[in-house]
Amino acid sequence: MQQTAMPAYDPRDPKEFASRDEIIAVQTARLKATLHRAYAHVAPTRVKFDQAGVHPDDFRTLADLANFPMMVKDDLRQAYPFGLFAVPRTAIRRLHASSGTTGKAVVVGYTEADLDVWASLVARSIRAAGGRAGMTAHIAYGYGLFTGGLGAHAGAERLGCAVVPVSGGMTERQVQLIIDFEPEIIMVTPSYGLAILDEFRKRGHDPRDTALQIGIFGAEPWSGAMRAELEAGFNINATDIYGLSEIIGPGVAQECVETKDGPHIWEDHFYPEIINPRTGAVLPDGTPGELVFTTLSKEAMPIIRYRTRDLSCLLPGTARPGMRRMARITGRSDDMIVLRGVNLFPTQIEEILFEQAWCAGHFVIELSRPHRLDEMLIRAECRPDHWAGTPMEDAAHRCAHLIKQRLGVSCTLQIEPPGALERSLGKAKRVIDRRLKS
Ligand code: DLL
Repeated sequence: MQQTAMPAYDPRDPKEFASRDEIIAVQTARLKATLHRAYAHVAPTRVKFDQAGVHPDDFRTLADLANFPMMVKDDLRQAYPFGLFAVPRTAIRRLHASSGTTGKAVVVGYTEADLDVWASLVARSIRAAGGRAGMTAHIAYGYGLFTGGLGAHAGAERLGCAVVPVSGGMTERQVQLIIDFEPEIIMVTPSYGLAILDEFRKRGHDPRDTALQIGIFGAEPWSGAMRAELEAGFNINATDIYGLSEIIGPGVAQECVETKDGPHIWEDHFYPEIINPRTGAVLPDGTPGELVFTTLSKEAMPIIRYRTRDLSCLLPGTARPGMRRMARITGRSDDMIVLRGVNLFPTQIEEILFEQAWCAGHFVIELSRPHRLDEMLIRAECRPDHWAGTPMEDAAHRCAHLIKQRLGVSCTLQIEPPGALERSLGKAKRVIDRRLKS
C-alpha cells in the first residue's frame, strides 16, 4: 500500500496569526459543515437536534449555535464504544479512552486527518511555548489510552524535535535521562513536574543546571504559585497547555511564552462558549462560567457544544490576536469543595501553601464528617531543608489561620515530613472525600 508522508509542520501556520474577522469566517464555515456532518452521520446527535426542533440549516451565524442542544459526558458514555462516530470503522486510525473514576469509559476515535490536525496543533502549542525544531522534548505525560503522552509525542515530532517518550513514573530514571539526554523541553503534569524537581534535589543534583528551558504543563489545574515554583526550581519558562480527550486531547489551547497570560484557544479548530452552569445560558466574554466546546474540523467524532465542567472565562487574544484566551482554569465544577456552605477549589489552597517557606508543594485535602459538621484536614509536605524532625505545630496553626482569613473556612493543617505523601505519576488527586461514608 502506498504510504502518504505526513506534511511537515509549517511554522508560519497562516491561521495561527489570522485576524479575528478571518477566524470568525473560518469558524462559521466549519461549524456549518460540522453541524451538517454530525446530523447526517451520527444518529444520537440527529435525535437530539430533532427533539430540540433545530436543523443544521438553522445555523447562519455563530450566535445561532446557542439554539443547538449541548452534550455532557453521559452522552458519550451512553454511546460506548462507537455510537458517536461519523465515519466507518475502517476510516479510524486511533482510539483513545478516558476511564474516569466511575462508569463506562469515554471513547474517542481519530481519522488520519484528525491525527494530522492534532499533531499540528500540538506542534503549534509547543512553538507558542518557545519550542523550536531541533530541540529535544522529554515527554513525561502518561502514554497509552490517555491522550497526554501520544498527543504530546506526535506534536513534538511534527515540530521537528527529538522525542524522549519516557511516560510517567520511575522518577529516578526521569532525572537521569534529563541529565544525560539534555532535553530543552519537558512536557508533564505540574504535580509530577514537582516530584521530578524533588528527585533532582534528593539525588544531590541542582535542577537549575540542566539543559531544560521550557516546561509545558497541563492536564490538571495548577496555580500561579506552582508556576513560580517550577520556573525557579528548573530555571525554565513554564506555560499552560489545556485540552480534553473528548475534544481532541492536549492542544486545544496553549499559553504563549511571551505573554504568559492564559492559554489561547486554537479557535480555527475549536469553538468555545462560556455558559451559566445552572441555566445553560451563553454568557458574554469576560464572565466566568463553564467552558463548552464544539469541534470545527474533527471527522471521526464531531462534538457539538460539549460541557467540559471546567470553570474559566473567555478573554480577548493578545499574542495571537485572532484567538481568544481562556483564563487559567480555577477548577472543575466536580472538584469544587463545598464545606459548611463555602465553595473553594484546591488551587486556592495551593496558592496559600506555596506562600509558606516550609511548603514543598505536595498536599492532599481530606474531608470527613466525624460528628455532624464537615471537617477539612490539609496534609502538606515540608521541604527537606525546613524539616527539623519534630511536628511544626506553630507553622501549621499560622497557615490554617491564613486559610480561614482568606477563604473563610476553618481547617486543620498537618505538616508532613518530606516524602510522606504519595506522589501521583500523572494527574494529582487532591481531594479525598470521606464524608459520604462517615
Ligand atoms: O488531560 C488532556 C491533556 C493532556 C491536556 C496533557 C494537557 C496536557 P483528559 O484526561 O480528558 O485530557 O482530562 C481533561 O483535564 O477537562 C480539565 O479538567 C483538566 N485539564 C486539562 N488541561 C488542563 C489545564 C487531558 N491546563 C480535563 N489546566 C479537562 C487545568 C486542565 N485543567
